[in-house]
Amino acid sequence: MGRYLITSALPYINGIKHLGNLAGSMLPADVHARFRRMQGHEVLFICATDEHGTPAELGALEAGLDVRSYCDQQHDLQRDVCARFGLSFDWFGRSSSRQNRELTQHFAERLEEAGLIEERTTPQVYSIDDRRFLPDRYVEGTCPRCGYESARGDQCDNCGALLDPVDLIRPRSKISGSGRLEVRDTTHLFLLQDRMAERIRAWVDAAQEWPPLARSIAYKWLDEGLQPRAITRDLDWGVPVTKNGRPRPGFEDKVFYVWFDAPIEYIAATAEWADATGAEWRRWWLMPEGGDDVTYVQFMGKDNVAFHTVSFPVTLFGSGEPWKLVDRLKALNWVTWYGGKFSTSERRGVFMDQALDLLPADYWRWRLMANAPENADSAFTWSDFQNGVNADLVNVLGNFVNRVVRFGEARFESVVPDGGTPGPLELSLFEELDSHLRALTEHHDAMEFRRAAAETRAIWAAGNQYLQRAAPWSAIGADAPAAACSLRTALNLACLGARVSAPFLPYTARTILDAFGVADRPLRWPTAAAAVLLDELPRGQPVAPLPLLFRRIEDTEIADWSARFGGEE
Ligand code: B3M
Ligand code: ZN
Repeated sequence: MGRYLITSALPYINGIKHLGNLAGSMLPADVHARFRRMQGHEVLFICATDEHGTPAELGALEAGLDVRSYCDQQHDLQRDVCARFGLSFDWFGRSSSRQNRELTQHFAERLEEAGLIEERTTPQVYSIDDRRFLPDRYVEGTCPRCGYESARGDQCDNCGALLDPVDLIRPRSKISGSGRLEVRDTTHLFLLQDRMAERIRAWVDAAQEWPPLARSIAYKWLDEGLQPRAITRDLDWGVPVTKNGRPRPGFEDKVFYVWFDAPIEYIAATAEWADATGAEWRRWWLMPEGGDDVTYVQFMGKDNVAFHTVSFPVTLFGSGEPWKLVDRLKALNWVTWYGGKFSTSERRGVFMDQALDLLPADYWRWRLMANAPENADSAFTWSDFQNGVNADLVNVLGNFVNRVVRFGEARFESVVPDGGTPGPLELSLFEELDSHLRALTEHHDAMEFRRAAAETRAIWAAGNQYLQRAAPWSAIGADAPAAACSLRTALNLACLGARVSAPFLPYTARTILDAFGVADRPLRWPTAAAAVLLDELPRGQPVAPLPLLFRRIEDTEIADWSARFGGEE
């Protein structure tokens, strides 16, 4: 068995995330982690809140809290709602942790020793009324290209133009709204990425396991040419800038740029996990020569790929230490809300806590993965959600398990019946299932979530089809052993259906397996032939009564939810 290190892009600290953030990294990462655990691999699944930079400072300002208190509050909220969504992180850390501070400062020192850091003075927007420099995203104004009045200092959200704060018309501070801005010189640490360009390109060239989207974005940045990049900011919330373990002269009022320290939090969160559990963390991140036995899989949205395939590897390679780099990188497009952006302020879209107030996690997990934005953005719509839940979960999986358990209650005292032997119908079912299980395992292995969901559904549908053909309720009169064999096969198939659904539907799988009395063992991914799998339940094993697994979503609910969260207008 292997060792899998799995990380999801870190959600920003400012507020509970929407379904798009969930589907764009944390949820597919969880599905994959569950699959690898079921295969018996040693898995370490890491995530954390990304607590520095604009989102933290502006979020705290809006909440009327100091940043540390704001981050404490928001981290707990995010950690709890992720747990309620079944996101099975081994650790959900914090980029404001001591471990991340120490590691970030360590990397900066190593990069400087390697001649990859230099101090440079550049012009920066200074706000007289806020008495501070304003990083690009803290400056707002009118876009010179399209006239959009809330363009940010680094990019116009309306026309996408990449901007510099000095380009904005009537620029103003995002903190105070003041227009009393001026340009002053400020000194920052620059990471000389250009010096690592060849090293990075050779690494990307050799990265065979990346899906096309990740590779194309990495090459786009490499082909544009890597530039030296400022890795410090004139902010006071973040990782302090040190030199030889002491505050760096001239940088007492500066911190490291959020995107310099955030990826380092993947490592630091592992150290946080180790400090909390007594585990050893270096065996996951520092690879002795020739001793790399870890497969590192990263999940993220497409807008994060460049940071993960260029800047973070520059930091790791540049340190000169044998840090583990990503082996497989799953970049996803975006889930949109009816083709547009989710927005708290404009009440557009459903956020994770709100989703769980409407329906249990598995409903959302299933539809978000069955429609995963793998090859293009995918728009969430209420009608698609309703149709998908009612068709897949209610009419196929729920209906199949319910019919089998109910028939067992009515005619076989709710135990797995003995008697009868598999006939042509069962043999063709075995053949069909062997093919589905092979395909499903391949899709999960390849992190093709839409295909894996379709194959999972096909297994549920095979169950319904088998029941229709075997019709034990009719056979029982004339041929009780045949009816017993059909029901036993169907009960085993319900159990197998639960196991293969577990990466997507952990709660539903648990409910079914509990009823079948097989939940106590570690959940194992099925590898045996269907003929074996469909006769695993001990004859005579009791099957507990099962509640309805899923309920239909009614049109009236869709109307209500559209009114509350936007949508079918
Ligand atoms: N916090 C998420 C985003 O860009 C960002 C990911 C960091 S992963 C190190 O929305
Ligand atoms: Zn614009």
